Amino acid sequence: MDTKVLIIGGGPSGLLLSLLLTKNDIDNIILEKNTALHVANRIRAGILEPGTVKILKKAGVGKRLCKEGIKHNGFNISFNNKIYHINMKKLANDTVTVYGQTEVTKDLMDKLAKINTKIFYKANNIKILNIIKPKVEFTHNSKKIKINSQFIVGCDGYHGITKNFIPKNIKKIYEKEYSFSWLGLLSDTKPISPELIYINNTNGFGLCSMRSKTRSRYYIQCSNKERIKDWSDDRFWENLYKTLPSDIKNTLQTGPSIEKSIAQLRSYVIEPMNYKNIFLAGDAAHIVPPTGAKGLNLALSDVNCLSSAFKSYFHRKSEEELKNYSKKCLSRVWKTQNFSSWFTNALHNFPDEDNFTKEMKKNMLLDLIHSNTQKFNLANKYLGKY
Ligand code: RFL
Ligand code: PHB
Repeated sequence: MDTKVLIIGGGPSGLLLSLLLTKNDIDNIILEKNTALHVANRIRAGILEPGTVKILKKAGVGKRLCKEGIKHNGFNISFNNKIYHINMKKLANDTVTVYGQTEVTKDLMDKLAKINTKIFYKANNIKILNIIKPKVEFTHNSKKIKINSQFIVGCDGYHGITKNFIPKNIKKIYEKEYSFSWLGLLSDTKPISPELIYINNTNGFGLCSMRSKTRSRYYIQCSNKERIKDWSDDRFWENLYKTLPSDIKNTLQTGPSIEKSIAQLRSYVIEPMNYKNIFLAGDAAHIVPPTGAKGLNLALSDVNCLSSAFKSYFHRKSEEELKNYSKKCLSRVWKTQNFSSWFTNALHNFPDEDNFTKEMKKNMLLDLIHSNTQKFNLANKYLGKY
């Protein structure tokens, strides 16, 4: 089998890349190790930057997003038991959109199915046999299949294999693991607030988010040792209740969970994001802690950039954009790492944090709330405008 671009990983990055390439008549194949159902139902991101909405609309998957996505003019930060509003619309004249990653994934899958793109689900034991003249071998339905391509793109997330084929002496890895995780719960209950609330209080971090006017997504900070089996719904709601500011805690609507999961927080960057004919995009190349909702947005920004580079390579024989891909993306990646890490540090309680640091953080947040310049900067960063 031959193709121009072989994509490893069929999450949002791989799916969008396949769609953008196909729209530009660039032949491609996706290899995904899981089933379509598994990929589509993974509960993850919920907030799309305006730039991401634009990319999805341009790709032809904006119809349901525009109809069902909920535009938010702002978000709230709560600390010291008080709630403060950041009005992005007023400060930076733009909005974010609440639309789950599950919905983005389903829209992309539906579109790709309509235009008959090639996706192998349950592709096992993927091996890259050659990176100069790309050749990949994998097992599908107990059969060994080989594919020759001009390029390989790793869209296979943090646990993917593509990045392992960039030689050790070429790649540089920057990584930091946080000493806490997020425990998330999804439920068909009315969200406690019309816009998100990022909370810091003595119990640690909490986040009140949503997927619709009747479906809530909540997170609380927990230790890295916690196991999901030890968290009954009641235990989750009790702990969330303790984290909420007093003014609103009694309006919390609880109910049975649809999903519960624990995510370890980490920051990660691999440089460069390409080597020879291998390219990396999305979580395969970088992870940000979820505070600030940047991971999916960053992933789709990489893909937008890479698809444009392939377009100029295949249609205009220009290598320029492909050569600049890594440098261009990494500039946005590091700006986003900076923001996500700052927001994470400001809102979480670190296990061994002394009271001096706690007081410094509180005062830093107070300064922010009382400074229009700082709020303007925060609004722009949350919108993905650096
Ligand atoms: P994914 O989604 O991890 O997809 C990678 C795909 O590759 C497949 N794969 C392989 N396939 C073949 N062979 C192999 N050897 C393979 N190894 C892996 C996997 O099965 C999978 O299908 O990466 P992608 O596409 O780059 O997308 C990235 C996003 O999923 C991620 O950045 C976001 O979910 C991060 N994130 C958020 N991002 C936002 O922009 N806004 C948010 O509000 C937001 N909230 C979140 C989040 C991530 C979270 N977790 C779980 C860490 C909230 C949470 C709790
Ligand atoms: C979510 O709704 O899952 C979500 C929202 C905002 C974040 C992270 C996750 O910063």
